[in-house]
Parts: sequence; structure tokens; C-alpha cells
Amino acid sequence: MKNNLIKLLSLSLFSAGLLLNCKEKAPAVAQFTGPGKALFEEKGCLGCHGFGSGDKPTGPDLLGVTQRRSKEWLAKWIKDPAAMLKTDKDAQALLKKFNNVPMPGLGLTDAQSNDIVAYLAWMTETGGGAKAPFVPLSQAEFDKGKDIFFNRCSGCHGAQRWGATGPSLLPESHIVAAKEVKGGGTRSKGTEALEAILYNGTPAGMPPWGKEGILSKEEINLMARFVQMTPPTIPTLDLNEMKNRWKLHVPVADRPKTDESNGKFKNYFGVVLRDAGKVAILDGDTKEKLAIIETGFAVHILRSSHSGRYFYSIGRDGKVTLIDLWYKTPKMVAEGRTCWDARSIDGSKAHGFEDKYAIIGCYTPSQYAIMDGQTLEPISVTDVSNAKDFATGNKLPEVRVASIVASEKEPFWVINLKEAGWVYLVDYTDPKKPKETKLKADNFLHDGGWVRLPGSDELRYFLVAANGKNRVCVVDVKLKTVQQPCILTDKVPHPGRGANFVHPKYGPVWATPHIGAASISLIGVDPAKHPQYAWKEVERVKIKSAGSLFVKSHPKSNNLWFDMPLSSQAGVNGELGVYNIKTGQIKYITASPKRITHMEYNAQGTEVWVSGWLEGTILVYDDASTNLVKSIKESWVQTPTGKFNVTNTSKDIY
Ligand code: DHE
Repeated sequence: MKNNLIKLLSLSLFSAGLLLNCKEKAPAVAQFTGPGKALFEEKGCLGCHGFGSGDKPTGPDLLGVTQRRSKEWLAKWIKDPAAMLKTDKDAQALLKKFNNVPMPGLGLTDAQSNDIVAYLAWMTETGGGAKAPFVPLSQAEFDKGKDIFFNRCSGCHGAQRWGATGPSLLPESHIVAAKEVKGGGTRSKGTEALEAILYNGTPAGMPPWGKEGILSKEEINLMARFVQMTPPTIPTLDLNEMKNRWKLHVPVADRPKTDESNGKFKNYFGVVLRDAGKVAILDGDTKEKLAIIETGFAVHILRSSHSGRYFYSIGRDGKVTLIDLWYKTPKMVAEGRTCWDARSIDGSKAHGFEDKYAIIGCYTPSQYAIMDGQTLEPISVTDVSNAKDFATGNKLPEVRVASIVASEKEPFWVINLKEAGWVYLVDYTDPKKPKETKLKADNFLHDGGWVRLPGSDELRYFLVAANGKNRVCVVDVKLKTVQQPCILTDKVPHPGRGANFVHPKYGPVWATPHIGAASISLIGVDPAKHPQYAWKEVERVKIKSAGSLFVKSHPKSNNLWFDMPLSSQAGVNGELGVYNIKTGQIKYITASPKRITHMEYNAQGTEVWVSGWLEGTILVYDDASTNLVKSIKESWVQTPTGKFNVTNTSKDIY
């Protein structure tokens, strides 16, 4: 019934789009025939520039550029922007105007730069060139587009396509309230330009779906058309529906009474096999696969319960599973669904509440759900769609729950409302009626981790990225405050959980890499013993490329490991970086010819596990020597992404 309703809705939206499109005519302008167009598209220029859609934060609109500047100047600029920036005043002014986002060197010859200038001149003369007429999607295509968008795009662009980590993708341009910047306008970009972005990716972090062979040419065309249509509406998911979807496979009383793994579970790894919809459990000592659990589509993360006995997994489709590691062969004991789309989950960790409850943060619908920590029985659901923008008080079209962490001192979770920029402390003493303490932070809140100071077990400060503002916010769970203003970093901080280590000069720091810049920010985190550095970005460590997603360290290590999976530089997305904490030197290791991601230490802090995401390998490195110890490449290792060691995850060691 519900499905039929959604289909009907999509159909009427589709018809509306169709009517609109019948009125459109393709401009009768000849096609450009030189090599400059293909080069322009291949180099991903549309990621930072538009043609007639206005300036972007990353670069000027290129329509009319050959009237504003000489062709010679443009050819020199395109060929070697770094050289121009040293001496040319106009180039320096451009850099300043566009938020210090440097124009990347594209490795072009003189002839190729001139070819691109010829294309820009033709576009200017023809007023934007010939746009292929928009071809609306059939119902079957629209449904397929919906699936692909949900699986690949909605996390960054929003289910309603209002934009977040990525830009808005609504058909018409508009003002995005939280960001107060212009967004949308896919219709004015046109199918061809959108196809080029989908194929090549952008330096701002959009993956090259076509180049990497993840989307076919037909799928790219379909998606370029899909984002020009009105987005479908999202149905609700209430407590009754959650209860209907909940399955208790093994009641608590029927589970092992003693730990059949003999304590070995504390060094188990849960490895997400993303596109296979499975999680593998491996023994961190022997590196043997112990079990493959069917968890559902595109699991995003695993979190350990306080005791470490249970793994909670949460999928992009909102499916949650509970895995009991005390069995000789780890086993799924319960499953459920509380969202259509989710990214975060955690258990209760305060004294007296260990392993008792769990919480899921939904991307859609806008809500969080609390359930029993050992059975997953749904207890309550709380709507957050009414949260307004923390600064302007504006109503928002979409509010999603991003990262969640559990306080060990007091019975509450810290949950982060992405678009709205609020941090809620959700008290679960009465889980049927959770109490919220609301703190203003910044938008868009994404991922983050605890500060762990040497010699202390207290987790008092939680640092979370506000990646729409290029900031990191400090949540003090003892005083129940967020320090204002949040700390400015480089472009689009993406810490994962970040990493804690003791810097020889600044003392304890917490590190985050960036999607939008080739750097790692170090933030001083010890107000008691190093007050002069506390809550400041004390250093910006330069790395090879932008597009880094994760960093990781361990109290016993001298290294900070980082990945660069979204790098647009050839080959770099398969490289690992290892920053030596004592010397500040960085060593790069080619781990795979294809994209790699995410590092995790074993419980001893001596080995680092890395995912060969697209190659299908799990790589284990010796931390001290950085030598490869083992490459696990078996048929079950499909699209590995996040890896979670039980000890490190349950105790928040990173
Ligand atoms: Fe993640 C953490 C959201 C893309 C792998 N990711 C998180 C968290 C959030 C989030 C909110 C923090 C959870 C917490 O701590 O409670 N991730 C999103 C997105 O919205 C985004 C940008 C786009 C999307 O469509 O999902 C996104 N994430 C990715 C990926 O493409 C990754 C690399 C592979 C995948 O699963 O698709 C990926 N995200 C991860 C991992 C973590 C994570 C491995 C946990 C890091 C850790 O060390 O704990």
C-alpha cells in the first residue's frame, strides 16, 4: 500500500516534470568541434566553475571570461597557475576572492591550454553553447535514479537535495538557509555538464563515479537527468512500524552464559564489506575470518557496546544488527530498522547503564530512535525535524542526525544535528521520554571523536567537525557547553574520529584531515597543562593531496596514519601517509593501485589495518616499521571500508 503510494507520488512528480519539459526547446546553436571541450570536461573544471550559473565559492563563472581577460593571460593561467600566483596581481586577487581555493595545475601543454581557451571563447560567443534538450525519465528510470541517488549521493547532497557536504542539487537555484549561499540550479547546468561532473568527479571531493567504473555511461546519463527533476517525498517511519520490523533471533536467556572466545573477542575486528551488505568478523591475532554476517545494504559503521561483547552495525538503509561475539562463531542475535537512511549508532556507556540501551541517528526521516541494547526492541522515537538553524532561527527543509557518542560519566548521548548546527545531550535515564539539553554549535555537523589525554581515562571533550563552516567545535560534556566560536581549520574538515597524540612542542593534540584541502589540522587539547595551545589550531601539516577522510593513531604509537581516497590526483587515492609524531616527517606508501580507505589499530597498538576498498583487500601493516605484514585477499573481501577493533572502539582509543 505504502509502496503504491510512493510510486503514485513519484509518478505525479514525474508527470509535473514532463509537462514542464514539453515547453523546453533546445537552443539551435552549432556544436564545438575542437579538442578543448573534451579536455575541459576531463579535467573536471566544472567542479569549481559554472557557465552562466554564477560564481561558485571555488571559482568564477566562465561565461564571458574571454571578454574579461586576454586569451594569452588565460592560456598562461590555465597552463601553470602556481607560477602566475607568484607574480601576477590579477591571479593573486582571484585566489583571495575565491576563498584561497587554488586553481590546480592540470599538467597541460601550451597547445592544450590554448585549446581550452578556444573552447571558453566559443562558449562566450555562443552564450553557453548548445545544450542537449532535457529528456525526462520514464517511471522505471526514475525509480532506478532514486536508488542510485540514495546509495551514492544523498549522504553528501541530502535526501531532499538541499545540499550539505556537497552542493545543493535542486532543479532551480535558491538560497540554502543554513549556508546562506546560492545552490541548486541543475536545470540551468544541463545534462552534458552534469554528466561531465558525474564522470570525472571534482577537486572539491566528489568521487569520479564514471572514471572509477562505479556508474556506467547509461547510469551517468540517467543521474544527470534525475537531478534535474523534483526530488521524491520521504515517507514516515514510526514506533509501530519499527516494532513490526524488529526481529529477535536469540533471546538473551538463550545466549552463551560465559565467553566462548576466552577473551579473544577483545582483539576481534569487524570489517564492513560495503557493497556486499555484509560484515566480516576477524581475529586480530590470527587474522583469520571467523564469521560473515548478513547485515543489509551498505553498512556504514560498527560500534561496540560498553563491555565489547556486542557489535552494533548500522546500514545506509537504516538497518541495525546486533552481533554477539561471545559465541565461538560470532552470531547475529537481533535486527531491526528505525530509519530509511542512517549513519550513526552507539550504546549506553554510563555506570549502571552499560550495554543497556542503544541509539540510532537517522538521516531520514529526521529522528533518533532508542532501543534495548541487548535485544534491539524499539523503545522510543524522537522527531528532530523542527530544529531550526542554530544561528538564524530559520526553518530548515532537512535536519539529519550525524555523529553520536556516549558519555561514560553521565547517562546521555551527544548527538549532532547536521544542517541545524545543534548538539543535543540526550539523557536516557527514562528512555521512553528522553530529555534533551540543546547546545548551539555550527553547521554542518558531521563526524568527530573524544579527546583522550595521556594518563587519564576521562572523556570530557568531544570534537566535532562543522564542515560547512570549515570549523571544529569543542563540546565540553562536563560543563554542558560548546565553546564559541568553533575553531577555524582548513577546507571541509573530515576527522572520522580524529586522532589523539602528544606533539613534542604543543603537548596533547587532536588531528583532523580535510576533504577540501591538502592538510591535517592539529588542535591543542590540554587546557590544564598547555593552556597557551588549548582550543587553537596549532599547526596545519601539509600533505600530498586533498580528499583525505580519516586519520588514526594509538597511545603506544609514534605514528599518525592518513588516507586520501577522494584525491583527484592520479594514483594518490591508493596511497597511505604516515606522519612521524616525533620528527614531523611524512612517508608515503603505495598500498593499492586503486582507492584505499580507513585505518584501525589492533588492540596492542602494534599493527594497522587498512581497506583496499576497490581492489578488495585488507592490508595489515606493522606500525613501527610500516612494512606490510599481510594482505588478505579472498573472494569474500568485497569493497571493505570501515574496520573496528573491539578494544579500541569500546574504549574510544584513536
Ligand atoms: Fe561516513 C563515520 C556520514 C561517506 C565511511 N560517516 C561517519 C559518521 C557520519 C558519516 C555522520 C559519524 C558516525 C558516528 O561517529 O556516529 N559518511 C557520512 C556521509 O554523510 C557521507 C559523507 C556520504 C554518504 O553517502 O554516506 C559518508 N563514509 C562515507 C564513505 O564514502 C565511506 C568512506 C565508506 C562508506 O561507508 O560509504 C564512509 N564513515 C565511514 C567510516 C566511519 C564513518 C568508516 C567511521 C570512522 C571511525 O573510525 O569511526
